[in-house]
Amino acid sequence: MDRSYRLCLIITRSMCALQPERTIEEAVAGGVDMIQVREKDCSSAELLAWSQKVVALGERLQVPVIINDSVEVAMASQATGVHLGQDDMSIADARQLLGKNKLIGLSTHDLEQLDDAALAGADYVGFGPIFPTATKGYTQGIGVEQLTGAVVMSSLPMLAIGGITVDNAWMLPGKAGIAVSSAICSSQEPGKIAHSLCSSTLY
Ligand code: TZP
Ligand code: MG
Repeated sequence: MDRSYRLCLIITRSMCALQPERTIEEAVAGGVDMIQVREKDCSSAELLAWSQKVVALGERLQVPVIINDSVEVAMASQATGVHLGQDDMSIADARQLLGKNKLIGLSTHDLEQLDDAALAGADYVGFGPIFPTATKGYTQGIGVEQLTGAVVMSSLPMLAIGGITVDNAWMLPGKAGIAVSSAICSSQEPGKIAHSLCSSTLY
């Protein structure tokens, strides 16, 4: 990845207060500079159809679109890349399929996984959950101190994730970007929330 991203919107349609496309448009106008499509409860055909729509919207708005979990759907939708979890396909296998020009992100939860991500050739990492979050059922976060250690230790572009809101984003170290789902998806004013999150961390 030749640049770092500041604010990634993880879009899940069922969480959106507004029409999902409108949430994306307003969030990008407010400062979101990466979209991740995350749908846990739909068929691969439906995921592909939705991803193709978001990729087209991303092209129009000039923001990269990443697909959560599915390398296959990332390829078929011509997305910018894929975001993988620790239990998904390995980075090496995903790289083999996607080639060097696609972005591959990896979720990491501690410093050891962060080291492994760099060795495996991830383009960026998610690091968290920083705070508790109902979105993924985490009742505890790993905290801002861990994140601060992670940004000092790792040279990979990093997105802090998990329970981040306009009320707590100020605590995050500015070197990390932010990835949010509920804070923006559930808002009637996604642009305002995105703008506020972007202005929260210093960099
Ligand atoms: N991975 C770690 S926490 C999380 C994911 C996908 C959920 C992020 O959603 P929210 O609503 O911003 O806490
Ligand atoms: Mg996953």
